[in-house]
Amino acid sequence: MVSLSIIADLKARKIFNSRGEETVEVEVKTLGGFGCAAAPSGKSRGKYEVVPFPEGGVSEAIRRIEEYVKPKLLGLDADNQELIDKTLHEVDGTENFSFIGGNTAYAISLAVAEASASTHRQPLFVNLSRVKEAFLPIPLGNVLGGGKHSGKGAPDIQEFLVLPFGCKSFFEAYTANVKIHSRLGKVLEEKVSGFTGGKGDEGAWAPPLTNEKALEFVLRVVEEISNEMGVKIGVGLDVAASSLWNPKLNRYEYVGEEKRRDKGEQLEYILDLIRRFKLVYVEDPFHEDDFESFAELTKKAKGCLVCGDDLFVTSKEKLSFGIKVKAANSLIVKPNQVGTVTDTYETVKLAKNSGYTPVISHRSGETPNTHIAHLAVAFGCPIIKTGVVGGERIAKLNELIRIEEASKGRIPLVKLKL
Ligand code: 2PG
Ligand code: MG
Repeated sequence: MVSLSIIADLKARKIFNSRGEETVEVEVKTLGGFGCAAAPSGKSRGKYEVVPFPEGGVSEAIRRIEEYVKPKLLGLDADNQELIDKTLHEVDGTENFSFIGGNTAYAISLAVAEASASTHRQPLFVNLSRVKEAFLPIPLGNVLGGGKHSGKGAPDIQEFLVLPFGCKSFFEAYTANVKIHSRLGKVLEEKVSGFTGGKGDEGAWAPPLTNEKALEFVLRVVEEISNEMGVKIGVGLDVAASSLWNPKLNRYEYVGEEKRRDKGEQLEYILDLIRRFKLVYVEDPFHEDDFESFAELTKKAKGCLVCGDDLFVTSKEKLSFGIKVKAANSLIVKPNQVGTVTDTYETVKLAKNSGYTPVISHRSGETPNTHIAHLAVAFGCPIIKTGVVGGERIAKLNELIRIEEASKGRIPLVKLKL
């Protein structure tokens, strides 16, 4: 009998992401199902990420899908994700997906995964599940931002994040983030002159503030909402330090604040922020080649998640090296940094086996797709990082609300001790 999960058709089109940039969307039909996925894109991209699109952009990617990828995938079994992803690597033939594009690989890989799930009439997180006991992730919400994601005048640090833990349900945790975002907007409007309610790429407020002032406002609102709701909420940062690093002068340049910090000063600065603002999470506090400073901070910042994003770029090889030198205790998982579902899972598996906390993450340029919500549950990632508001951000979080409801208590919110 012919299997219903055989790939019968594949089609790619050009659509736009949340920043209005072109991206690729792929549809996959099996004999008995259908899947569709579009690629997100980063702005503060790590230099070791796979290449998003070939030269010639999305149009060229679509041409190469038609000419090279489609003939190889038709007739393969969508249930065999590893074979699909291996085939994508073979067709591409490069180390960094520069021939078909990492974003192209992402859209195809996820569309196939969804088509397989649809063939079996199962939700994606069930069909892709790699865990014994599923749980829901805690939402790490971006409430205030600057850096490359915002306009001039906003803080130099890219993201000011909140992490509610000790909540009873995902719904309650997301509610905490929404309340913080909303209260913070009101407080900033009242207290910060020149703030007109502007937001950055991920829906985070982008007020004209220094990093420390921004942290003061966030911490104040977090404490208020934490008391009102009776839940614990921590504050975190994505410093996105590769964006601040000047490799010629070997220093971090905080242009807005007109401050320069060498490697040692940066370490002291971050440690000071962790202590003063009780930070529970710090992402990319150093640039993407400085494993040494990462390790130094991880040793000193007990009780804080030190997370590598540009440092690891979701790569198993990079992570292996990081584990060896004890660079961090957490990593960002962005499937389009490596291109495929299988590559992503391999990295998550290594992270979990090595005691690293995997944080699945959106990109600053997003689509309303909900795939990362499913991957979080399927792969057992205890944290999901997204914006708190905006259609393309709430799509992922509302999907987790639906998964929570449908599970009728069988998929609990993860218990995270910090
Ligand atoms: C990051 C991400 C998402 P980008 O640095 O963590 O917030 O940004 O997608 O621009 O790389
Ligand atoms: Mg980051």
